[in-house]
Amino acid sequence: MADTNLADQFSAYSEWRKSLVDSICDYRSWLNEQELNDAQIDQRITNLLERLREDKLNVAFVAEFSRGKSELINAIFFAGYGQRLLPSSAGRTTMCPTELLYDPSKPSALQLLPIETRASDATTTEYKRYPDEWTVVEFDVDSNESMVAAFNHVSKTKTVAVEEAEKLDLFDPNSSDDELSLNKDGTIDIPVWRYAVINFPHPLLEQGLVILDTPGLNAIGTEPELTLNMLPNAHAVLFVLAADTGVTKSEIDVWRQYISGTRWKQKGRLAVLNKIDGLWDTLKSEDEVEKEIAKQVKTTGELLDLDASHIFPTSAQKGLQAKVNGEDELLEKSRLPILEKALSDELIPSKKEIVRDNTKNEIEDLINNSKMILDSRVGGVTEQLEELSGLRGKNEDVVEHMMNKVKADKENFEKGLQRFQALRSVFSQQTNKLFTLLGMEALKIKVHTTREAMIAANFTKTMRDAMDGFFEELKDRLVSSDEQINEIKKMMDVMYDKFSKEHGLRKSEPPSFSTLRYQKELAKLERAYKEQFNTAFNMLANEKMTLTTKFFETLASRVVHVFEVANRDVENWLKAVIAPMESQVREHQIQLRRRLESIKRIYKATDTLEDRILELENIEKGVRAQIEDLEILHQHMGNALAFEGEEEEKVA
Ligand SMILES: Nc1nc2c(ncn2[C@@H]2O[C@H](COP(=O)(O)OP(=O)(O)OP(=O)(O)O)[C@@H](O)[C@H]2O)c(=O)[nH]1
Ligand SMILES: [Mg+2]
Repeated sequence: MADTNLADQFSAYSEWRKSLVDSICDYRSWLNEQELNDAQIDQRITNLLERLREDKLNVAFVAEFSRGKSELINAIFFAGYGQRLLPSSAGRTTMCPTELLYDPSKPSALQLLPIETRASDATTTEYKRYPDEWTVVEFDVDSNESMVAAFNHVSKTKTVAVEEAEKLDLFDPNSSDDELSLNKDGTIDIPVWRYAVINFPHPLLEQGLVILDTPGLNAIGTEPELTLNMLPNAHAVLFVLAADTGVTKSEIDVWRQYISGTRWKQKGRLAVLNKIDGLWDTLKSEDEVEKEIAKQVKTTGELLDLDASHIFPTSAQKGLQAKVNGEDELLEKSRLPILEKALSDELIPSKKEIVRDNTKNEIEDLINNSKMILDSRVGGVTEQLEELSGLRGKNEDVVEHMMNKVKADKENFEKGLQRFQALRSVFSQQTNKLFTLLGMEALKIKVHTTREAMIAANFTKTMRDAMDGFFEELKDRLVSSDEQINEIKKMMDVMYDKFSKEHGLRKSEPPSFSTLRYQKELAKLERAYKEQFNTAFNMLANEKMTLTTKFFETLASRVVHVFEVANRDVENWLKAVIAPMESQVREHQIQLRRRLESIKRIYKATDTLEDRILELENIEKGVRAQIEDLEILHQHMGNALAFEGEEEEKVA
């Protein structure tokens, strides 16, 4: 398969993730062997592993039609097949957004969503939940012909009456551009499919890469899903321009509105100046050609307000040809390798950083929890040992006295336990209060009422008010959630303090949590909505009501997603707050029972003191060995996390 820099970096990244997964699995098996695992810890490990395994990297290609997006995808990712995999030809070729990915649980096939689904308000993401709405075309991954034939479906069109196209929002009688696309007999050609997902086991896709190929620019405006969801969330967007056409006005508009966006989205946004082979000219010196390219890069940079270092002159066609035929000189001349390097540099290190940070925190937390249990076990055993050693040579009275003391400790602790139960119930009341603010139920109701208001609205102002109110309320909910979260944290701080003073439990500081991240996400969506609402409103003037509802559905589904993530994170946080106390309390209880048990046995002379001391010493050795094991496992995980980071530093 293509041995590109991107492929190498990507495999290194996947290897890194895999070694992390392995080290976490080792930790889990050890917990099981040592009987230190419980359902809650196991669930947390499962979530962590799932997140690592499912981790995806999204790369999107956007351009006016015929700039060479599909050719570029073929050249960067699929040259190893020795031919063009995605259809690429003059004129409009890719007719629907096409996602390339690998999901091993599904057969290698092309899934196609019929264009008629545009008549409903449901977004393509929602349709993904209903496989029977999609047409499936299977193919044989070992046969290039079979794959190429299947992939050709993405360029299928059909001829329909104008009314039909209007119904699907694909034709606007007031647009002169649309007027031009009519056939002589008044019919119009429209795409057969609304969306395509190609599932096949290409090595990079297997490792979690997801490639999005899009049709020419006008499709971008008609699927809000693309502008509100897929493009803002892509880890990299390649905006493809062609050296022979220069930058057009509509390209500048799309770049500004959907891709470069505001400053917060500049990362991973690259422009490609494709088809530089058109500038190669045997009558000009290499120097002259070079100057011509540099000039084009400069103008492009000025027009897009983008630094020249983010603009990549390339020839996708020659790059593909060079890779297929093994022509190294031509490959270099195509400058494709430079683009690939930039893509992987933009993509992988920042992605890795995020994954590393998230994983690191979770691992530290789990390890700390295990460590705390083991430490308190050692503490308990040492205490018992001291107690029993103190009994050497003492008479029955002293033993009895000691037994009474332990009994009193136990009773005292049981009172503490009652307090803990009371705390649990306050904790769950507080939690319920938090979820009435943050929970999905409340959100769904708000989405519903806003939707109704949008549908009933006759004026843009009413619509705008409904939308503003929507964001306003959700913001308030997040802010109030923070107050609730602080309450919970304060209460737990006090409890940890009390338990450590009164029962010698280890004082652990509950982690902090804030909804700021989700507030920021929400603000981003609100910004995107404000930036795009005007465009939607122009359509509305043309009675393109359906587009506005589609727009709202897409926005709402993004907001729902933000809240889903917030809910998941808050649930994890709540567990992290209460879990250490729960396991310590449980552990403490067991130890008190054991202490009492062993003194009782000595008192009744069923055990000799020395036997019991020996036994405890062995237990202590065992627990200390466990602590050492844990240290080693911790180190392994730390190494797995740091491995690539160290390499990066070397390169830098
Ligand atoms: N000379 C030259 N032609 C290219 C290059 N890249 C692509 N082409 C040609 O440009 C035409 C359009 O390429 P596509 O890959 O279909 O372009 P696209 O951006 O995917 O277009 P749509 O799918 O219609 O949106 C094809 O005939 C390609 O062979 C290049 O680097 N140099
Ligand atoms: Mg294409």
